[in-house]
Amino acid sequence: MRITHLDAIEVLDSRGNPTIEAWLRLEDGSEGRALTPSGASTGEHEAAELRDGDPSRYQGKGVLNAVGHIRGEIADALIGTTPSGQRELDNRMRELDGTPNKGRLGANALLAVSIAYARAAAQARTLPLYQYLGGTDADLLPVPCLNVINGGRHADNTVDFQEFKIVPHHAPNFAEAIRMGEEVFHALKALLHARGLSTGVGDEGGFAPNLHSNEQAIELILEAIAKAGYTPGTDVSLALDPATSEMWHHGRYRFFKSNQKEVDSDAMIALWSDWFDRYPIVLMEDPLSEHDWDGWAEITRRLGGRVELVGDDIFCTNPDLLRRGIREGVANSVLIKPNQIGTVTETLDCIELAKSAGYGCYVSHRSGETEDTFIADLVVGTGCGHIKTGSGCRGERTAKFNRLLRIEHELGTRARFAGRSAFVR
Ligand code: 2PG
Ligand code: MG
Repeated sequence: MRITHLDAIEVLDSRGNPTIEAWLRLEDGSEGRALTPSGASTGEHEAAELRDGDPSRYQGKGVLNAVGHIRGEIADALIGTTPSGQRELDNRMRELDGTPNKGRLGANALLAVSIAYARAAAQARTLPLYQYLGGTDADLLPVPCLNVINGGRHADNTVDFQEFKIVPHHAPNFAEAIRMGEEVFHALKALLHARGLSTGVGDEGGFAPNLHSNEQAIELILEAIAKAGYTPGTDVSLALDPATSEMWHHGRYRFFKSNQKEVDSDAMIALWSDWFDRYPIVLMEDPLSEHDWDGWAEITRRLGGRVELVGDDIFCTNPDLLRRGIREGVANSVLIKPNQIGTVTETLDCIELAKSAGYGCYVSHRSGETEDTFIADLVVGTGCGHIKTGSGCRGERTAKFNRLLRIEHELGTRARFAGRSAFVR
């Protein structure tokens, strides 16, 4: 199908920063739109997000240059052509960019076009997006992991670790899992309020109170799970993303908010081992820094049989980095964030590589999000079985839950819910 139209504008993300919306049309009139998200605690090897750097607009964060690349070079290269499919389209854009990290045209520009094309191509084939991405057998709904307490770089509070998540895995279907998650979220709000703690929310919609320790966040969540009528560990478990690359300081880990003393890699592993003994944690993302490959291999050897250990910053959804991880026994799962790599095709390649090595794939939003729901279709299409897309509130987060509720409804009796077995050990 020939591409007849491609356009883009500068729009806003959930933090009020500029981002890109691209719009693409095919010769039969099929259309797709897409918006790109943006991270705060980014991995060093992520594909490059192009920002204008012009201090007179949006504190340098404008994306007019990237938008200009879509309207100019990319449109010139694509309009009038007939790509054989997603891979050919994405390869053409990569070649046009010509850099290893997509820094010339911008990964934010490439991803917006890549997803817009996926939507248009799905429409042209009268397929829902998740089936275009994963085939007509795609039927697995993910366990939603709700980030109910925010800390680290995502909140202005005293909590060092970035994400404390609830995992409502003991549910018959996705809709019931969301109900359980929301009930715990609201129970937690009441609990915080009763203790005189702040119920204001951070970037991903989780609460961001000042607490006297990182462990207090866990204790509060366990209490909220019980208060909502569920049993921790049986009905609802825990997942964490301490985002420890942000703590890395000259080869050690610095508790930059609570000001406890710095520790080395071994002490971090001992801390996590102790937490795994005491709390019902099923998944831990970035337990160690992206610079600590040896520590990562060690924690995987020692604790990988107990908990899903997900590499975010260390892999950056990059098949080459993941290949190194598989070789060196690092992690047993990979975080999947399309904008870390910059095209739909490479995102799918990373998932396929992970699956072929027996690694889990945990699909993820960014802390700066939009109303775009691509990752909801991606997680169903690829059957990855679990997703993190924020807490129980904020429209850009619930938009993904709502898309998943619609997909589950559409699949009807064909829909399956991933449940506890989605978590790798
Ligand atoms: C993470 C993410 C998303 P950011 O660290 O996993 O939750 O944060 O988008 O800021 O990188
Ligand atoms: Mg992370």
